[in-house]
Amino acid sequence: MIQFPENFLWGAAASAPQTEGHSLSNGKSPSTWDQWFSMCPEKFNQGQGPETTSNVYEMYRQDIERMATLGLNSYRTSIAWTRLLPDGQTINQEAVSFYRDYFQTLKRYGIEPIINLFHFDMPWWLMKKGGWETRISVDAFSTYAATAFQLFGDLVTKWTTFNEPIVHIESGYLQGYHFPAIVDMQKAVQVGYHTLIAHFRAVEKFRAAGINGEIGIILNISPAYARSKSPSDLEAKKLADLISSKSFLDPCVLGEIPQELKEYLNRAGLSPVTQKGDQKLIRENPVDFLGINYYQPMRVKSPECPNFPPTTLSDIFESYDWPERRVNPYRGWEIYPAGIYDVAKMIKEDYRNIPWYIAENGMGVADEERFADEAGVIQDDYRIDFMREHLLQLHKGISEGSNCFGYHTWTFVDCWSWLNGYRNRYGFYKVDLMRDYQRTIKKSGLWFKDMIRNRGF
Ligand code: BGP
Repeated sequence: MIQFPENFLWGAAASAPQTEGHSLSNGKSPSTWDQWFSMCPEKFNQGQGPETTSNVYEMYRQDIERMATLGLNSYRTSIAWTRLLPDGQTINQEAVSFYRDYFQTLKRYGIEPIINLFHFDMPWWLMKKGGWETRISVDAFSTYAATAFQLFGDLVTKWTTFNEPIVHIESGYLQGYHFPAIVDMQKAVQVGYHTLIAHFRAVEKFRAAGINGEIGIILNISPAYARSKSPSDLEAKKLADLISSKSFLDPCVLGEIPQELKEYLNRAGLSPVTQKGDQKLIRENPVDFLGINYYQPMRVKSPECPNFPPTTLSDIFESYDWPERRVNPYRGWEIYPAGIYDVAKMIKEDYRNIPWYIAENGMGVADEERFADEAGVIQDDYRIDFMREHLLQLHKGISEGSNCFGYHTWTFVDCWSWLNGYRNRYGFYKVDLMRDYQRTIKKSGLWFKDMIRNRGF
């Protein structure tokens, strides 16, 4: 039997755009996702867009009761910027009532809300002005953050600024999965820099507002493992870690953008435009805690055709198939539980053992109805095995002193997954899109309930 500490946070994570629905009503303005879907619905799995998702806007109270039944003591979701401030300035009072009741209901059931501000959902009005490419976005985000702190600071004591900031940078400006779906290294770097500064400005606002609580950031950390010990593979690993992990980890926790990253960008002629005062801002506003999303490692090798200055990521490092890998075939992601232990060790050794928690971990599977028993309960033993294996490794990291305070799965009820629509399901509850979003517990939900009660397994 392994046991986790008392007061450990057990919960699940989600985001506003993937769960709420009502994405173009109730005073909300479109995000890039709403707009992109109206422009190119064919890009989305089975034409499933973000307009209804899992209808949490109407069903949050019942969902919270379900969370309480499973024994969750914490839950992370986000505020939709476009719902709270549809034009970036004017407060939507209906959104205020919605979020206040959402957060109050969580608290009433003993579930701590962890509230994130940005989960890939750039407002369309701001995107039209250039989104994160322009410095305007930094001011706009800090106005939004300050408004959220002021409106909900009495209810929320754990805040995060961004979920996986590296994803909207890479997916939007290098890989084509998020709007504007272009490949432009220079813009990607600038978008990354503005996102980073926007994070710091929000932290600064938080401190200035004197809110009773803590603020952090949620980063997806996929540790890089090199194909071989050859200098070129090791160099590829170093660059992969620098770009994908350290670019945010170092400034957010240690107060400095890695010198090696700055030098690399400088040599490549890709340094971002900065402003006076940025360095001080970065140095003086470390986060209180980290959320780490861990799904998979990166397996990297040196590029077949290295190119400098790089124009795409594969000019810098390439992925390769580790011969011993196990893969989740639905998502194509490697399953490597030991990676979570390596992350725990890294936070302890390289990031001053800052308090952190697993903010997302989970397994997306398609066509899960195949696994339903006569009562309609999906027998998702694969998901239970996945969690068990990852929790074992996390437990090992904690026993060796890593300061981890919780474990959240992705996700509570099945939700909408960007271009993948509802293809891969992750939830403890199945959502039936044909029957008014009816929720049905899966076997993994029952397993998680037992696990929470015993603080382990
Ligand atoms: C994380 C995101 C989530 C969620 C999850 C599962 O990267 O923070 O928003 O979507 O991954 O990934 P996907 O939905 O692409 O299968």
